[in-house]
Parts: sequence; structure tokens; C-alpha cells
Amino acid sequence: MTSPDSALRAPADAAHVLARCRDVVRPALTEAVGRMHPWVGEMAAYSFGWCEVGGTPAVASGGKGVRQALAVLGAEAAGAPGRAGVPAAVAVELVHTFSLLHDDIMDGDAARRRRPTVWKAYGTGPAVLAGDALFALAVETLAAGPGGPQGVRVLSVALGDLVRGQADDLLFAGRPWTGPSRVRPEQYRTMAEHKTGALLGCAAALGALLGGAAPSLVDALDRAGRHLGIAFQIVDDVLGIWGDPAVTGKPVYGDLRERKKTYPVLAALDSGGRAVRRLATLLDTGEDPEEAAALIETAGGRSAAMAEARRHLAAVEAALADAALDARAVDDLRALLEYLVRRDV
Ligand code: GRG
Repeated sequence: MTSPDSALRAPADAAHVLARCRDVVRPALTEAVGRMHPWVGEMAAYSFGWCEVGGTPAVASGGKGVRQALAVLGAEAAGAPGRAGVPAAVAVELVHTFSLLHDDIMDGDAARRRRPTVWKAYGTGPAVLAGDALFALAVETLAAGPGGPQGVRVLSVALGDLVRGQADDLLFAGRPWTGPSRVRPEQYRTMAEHKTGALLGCAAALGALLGGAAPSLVDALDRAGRHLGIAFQIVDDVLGIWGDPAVTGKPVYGDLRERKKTYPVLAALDSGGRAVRRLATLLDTGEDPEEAAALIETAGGRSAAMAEARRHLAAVEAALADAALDARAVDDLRALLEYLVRRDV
């Protein structure tokens, strides 16, 4: 899939930005995880991709580290050194890991990042406990840092939104495809802002806060991250239907087979076109996902999704343009934007 905005910077730059920020954060993250109960700490280290079950060094790699990078870049955007954002980076990375861990339990997912999920590898009870411990460590890290109570307040807003987004996402699964109770595209947007955007925005905002930024700059970065989260989630949905499985690591038409309420599907169903009834039948039964994908495209679901992603990327740009940010940090933020909406490369 091509980028919604080809004017953005090349993805190779993003890899460099992510690696640079990871290097800044890693000592503090390792130190924080090292303070955990050893058994719980092993599960945390397994989640980060640092070790295998039993604590042997990992063969796998971890996540992209987008949130920790946003926190470091948030501090830099405020004119401070990236290291000023480290407590924020550690906190958001711990929260992200915790939320994935619990999400995998709720969804019953057996694999993440191409290996068994924590609950599969260690059992559900231990995995719940590891998630709880990561959550507690995140709050402790932030409270002990220079952001103090204000930092914890910013994080709390994001945590509340994460719960809201997850609740809506879980409830969406039980809603019909058509009729007055169907999920509307705007309801999806709210869900995505909460579930994905809130923590991205919080990461950049907290980094800026620790970097000494004015409230208007902190707010601008939070807004940018929230719009980025919506765009990121919608692009993820498009890749989930039309992406190359060899590149995305997702099974072909996996989201359609799992009957997920993704943006292209909801936009197609909302179009009121002639294909809607047939599409709803196919989605209900999970049959012939290839025909379903073609109907979604014909009904305009794919183009509506990309247009929506573009709209939110423009809103990210507007939020960044509104704030007086360090130019080099903005360049790096742009590289990350490009990376997040072009994950086929
Ligand atoms: C905050 C109290 C509290 C509870 C959390 C479980 C839950 C409630 C929320 C789930 C949130 C969730 C799983 C959001 C998905 C966000 C998302 C887009 C994840 C994938 O992000 P990437 O691509 O992942 O950055 P990597 O693997 O690179 O780290």
C-alpha cells in the first residue's frame, strides 16, 4: 500500500530515530524491570522481547518502541535534551506492554510479535499479575520523576481513555452489521482515539512536560498523538484486508474471517449502497472473504478509510504547525508518522 502522504520523509529515517530513542531509554527501562519480583520481571522481559521462557537470552525482537520514542521526541520538541523525557518514555512503554498483555488475554490471542503471548507461555493468572505489575511500575516511575503529580494526572487521563476504547472495542463485536444499532464510522473514530491515540498523545505530551514545555505545547502534542492514533489504526485496518501477509505478518483476510468491525467495513456498510445486504451476509458467515473484500472496495470502504487516515494526518500536521516546536524534533516526529502509516516497508 502506498503512503497517504508521499511528501513525508523516507522510512529509513524512522528506523534511525527509533533506534536512537531506544538507546536513550533502555538503561532506565532495564533498571525499572530489574526492580520487579524476579518471576514477574521475567514475564515482563519476555514481553519486551529481551528473553525467552526461563530467562535465556531472546532470539526474538520486541516491539517498535514508538511510544518511548514519542516521549523522547516530546522532550526534544520542547527544546530539552531527549534524556529529560526518559521517565515518561519508561512509563508509557510499561503501560503499552501491560495493555498488550491484558488485551491478548481478553481476545484469547495466542501469538504476538511472532511468538506465544505471555498468557500462552506462562498461564493466564501469572500473565494478569505481570500486567498489573507493569502498570504499577509505570505509575511509580512517573510519580518518582520530575513530572510528579502533574505527570501522573496526564497519564491517568490516557489510562481512562484506554479503558474506554477497549470497552467500546469489546462491545462492538456484539453489535449487528446493519440497522440502527450498527457501529458508525464516527463511533469507530472515538474508539480508536481512546484505544490507540490516547497513549501516543500522552507519550509525546508527557515528554514535553518533563522537558519544561508550556501547557499549549503539551496540549498540541497530545492532540497530534491522538489524531496519529486514529490514522495508525485505520491504516492497520486497511493492511488487515489488503496488505501483503508476507510483510504485515497477518493472515490473508484475517480481519474479515474474524469478523472485525474495522473502518473500511464500517464505511462500506454506512454507504447505503446496493452491495450492503450481500456484504452483511458474507461478514456474518465469515464466508468468501475475497468477495467481501471486493464488495467493500466497490462500496467505497477502502477509499473512505484512506481519506479518513489522510484527514487525521493533516490534523497531526496542523497540531505540530500550531506549536512552537524544535525543528529537528519535528523532522524526527514526521519520520515516525511516515513509518506508522507505511508499515508495509
Ligand atoms: C489502562 C487500566 C488500563 C487498562 C487497559 C487492555 C486495555 C485496557 C486496553 C487495550 C489497548 C490496546 C491493546 C490498544 C492497541 C494499541 C495498538 C495499536 C497496539 C499496537 O501498537 P504497536 O504497533 O505495537 O506500536 P508494537 O508491537 O510495535 O509495540
